[in-house]
Amino acid sequence: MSTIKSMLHEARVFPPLPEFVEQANLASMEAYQALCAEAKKDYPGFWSKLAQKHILWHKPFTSVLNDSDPPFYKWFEDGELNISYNCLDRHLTSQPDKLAIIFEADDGKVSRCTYRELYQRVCQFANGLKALNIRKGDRIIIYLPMRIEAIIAMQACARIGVIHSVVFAGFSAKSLHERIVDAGAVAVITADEQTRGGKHYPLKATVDEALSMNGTDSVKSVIVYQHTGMDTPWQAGRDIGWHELTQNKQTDCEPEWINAEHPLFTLYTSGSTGKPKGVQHSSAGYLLGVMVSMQWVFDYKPTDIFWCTADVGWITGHSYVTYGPLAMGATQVVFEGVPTYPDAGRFWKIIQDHKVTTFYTAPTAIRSLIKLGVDLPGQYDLSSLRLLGSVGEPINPEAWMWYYNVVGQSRCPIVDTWWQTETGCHMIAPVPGAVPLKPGSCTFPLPGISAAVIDEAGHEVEQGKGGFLVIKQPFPSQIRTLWRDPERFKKTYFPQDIGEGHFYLAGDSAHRDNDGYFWIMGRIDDVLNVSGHRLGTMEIESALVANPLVAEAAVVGKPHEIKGEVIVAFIVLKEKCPHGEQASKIANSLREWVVHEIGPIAKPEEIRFGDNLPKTRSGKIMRRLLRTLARGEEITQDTSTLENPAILDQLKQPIL
Ligand code: 6R9
Repeated sequence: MSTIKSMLHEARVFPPLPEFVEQANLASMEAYQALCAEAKKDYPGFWSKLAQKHILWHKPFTSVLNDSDPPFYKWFEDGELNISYNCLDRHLTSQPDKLAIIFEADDGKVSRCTYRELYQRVCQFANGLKALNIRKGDRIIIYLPMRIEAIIAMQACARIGVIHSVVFAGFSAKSLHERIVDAGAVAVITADEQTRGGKHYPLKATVDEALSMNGTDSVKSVIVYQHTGMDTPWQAGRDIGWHELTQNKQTDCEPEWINAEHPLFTLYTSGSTGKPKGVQHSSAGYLLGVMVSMQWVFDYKPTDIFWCTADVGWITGHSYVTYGPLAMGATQVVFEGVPTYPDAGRFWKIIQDHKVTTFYTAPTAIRSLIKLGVDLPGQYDLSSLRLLGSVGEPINPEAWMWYYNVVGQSRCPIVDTWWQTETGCHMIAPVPGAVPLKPGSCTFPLPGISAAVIDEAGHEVEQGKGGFLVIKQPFPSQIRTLWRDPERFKKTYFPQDIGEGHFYLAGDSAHRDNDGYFWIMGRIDDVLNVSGHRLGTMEIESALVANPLVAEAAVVGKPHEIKGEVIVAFIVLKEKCPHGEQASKIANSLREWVVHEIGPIAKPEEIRFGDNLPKTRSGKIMRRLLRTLARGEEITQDTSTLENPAILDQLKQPIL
């Protein structure tokens, strides 16, 4: 493979500020490097020590890593524990009255739940599941709004050793059906409706539709949380109300002690081709990953008010809403709504009202909030903030600068966290008291994570050159297999033709700069090939977003007889979508802008404008669809996971 070219150079550096360093869990580059060195010297010993320190074991482990059958690695395999015990019971004597959750509903209503109350509600629900004859090893699909009940349902499953599979409540009946069948679920937990941005969406009706399709006989119970109280069709014998299930149930429930390798959950992630992949996680290794990253990356303190805006339908919501913060005993904000309702100040108001200290969100939210009000955060009191985080996509340097200066008031470090559903927790991210930040770089791997950038032969590429991002050694929180599909697991993540099947292949391209910093360049599938130069999407998009007119940008390749591929850029302006002559004028100026910022090789051949870009429901740009549009082909791909299908029509029109 010719390596992937890196063209954009970012020179700004932000060393940790003294006020932050003074209180940080890891407070110097030396402290960070010492941990890395410890992991290098005695890899199993390093993880073993952390697992003993952070996890409460029912039966201690004696084996740390079993790597006798790669890539099916086992961690702490003879240990026994319970994840819900580690998240709830452990706080009952030390801090039962501490707030676990501050819940803000879509309509602004706030409710609060202490660790004792959460424990009792989880136990009651777990007892309810047991009364339905649901047992350890069974699978349950959770299709719920982003409310306390979703966390209770997940924790209750963990308490009795049931494997949960959360399906984001925006997915269609077809997607839900596919996941129910693949999991062989015995029950579905849902609500009558969900409310987001003041609108109501039916959930129970969608479950009914999914269950009316073939192959769903395994489902014996549907548990329905009455959220809005609307009337829903009821199937006697199968459907049961949440209230009915939990009333008169005991508020204690002995946890099921499970093996460290028992699957805690599966979570489906869409592949670019074929059916969704059921990513299967372990119990102990996963928990350890989320706990150490809370400590290292979020610099967790017991006085924090933690807020991760992700829905529990995504891995980010699993790791940094349901499991990480609770295992640490944190107080966290859980928010049901959307950032723009009732207005674009909603996030900033929540931070102000609940005195949030740690705020974790996605670049897509940041970019859209910049578009809706560059100065809006300044109208709120954000002085409680001490740390900001980003996840889901590369954060463009200009969006980073705004987040840093306007939201964080040049006081809060930004942790740009690179990781995946498959890795379970942060992999490459700054340890904020130690590592100087560079806008747009996720900086360095966490201690014990052997990330590298390699070429096809498995050799590390020179600094400055792009290649495949891999993790060379197994780590505790990694994916164990794909549910019922070990062959696909091996082929997708440990392909023989790259590094002889020993490395975990992330599917992203990346490069390291002269200081060793990691820069994610985009998905491997999205790499462009212009006149023999392989270019990542990230840098061209970041150059476009750096233009003062541009709010969002996505670039894709379109076949070209001579150049191989040419670049087509899809642009959302901060002002409204331009037309006619004005559009061509702006398009021309943007093409010249890219030439100036990066060079002629990256100049978009064609530019199209729209009011928005097609995104998945977790906010990632769907370049796959844009590629089809750029080629002028009909869209045949499944668009049910698309947040805003209507905008595809608008983006069909070329300007030049
Ligand atoms: C946690 C999550 C994983 C893919 C990943 C990469 C992209 C996530 C990123 C990032 C650059 C970051 N990604 N975080 N790219 N910088 N900080 O998002 O999991 O939904 O499985 O997506 O998202 O492409 O491979 P998931």
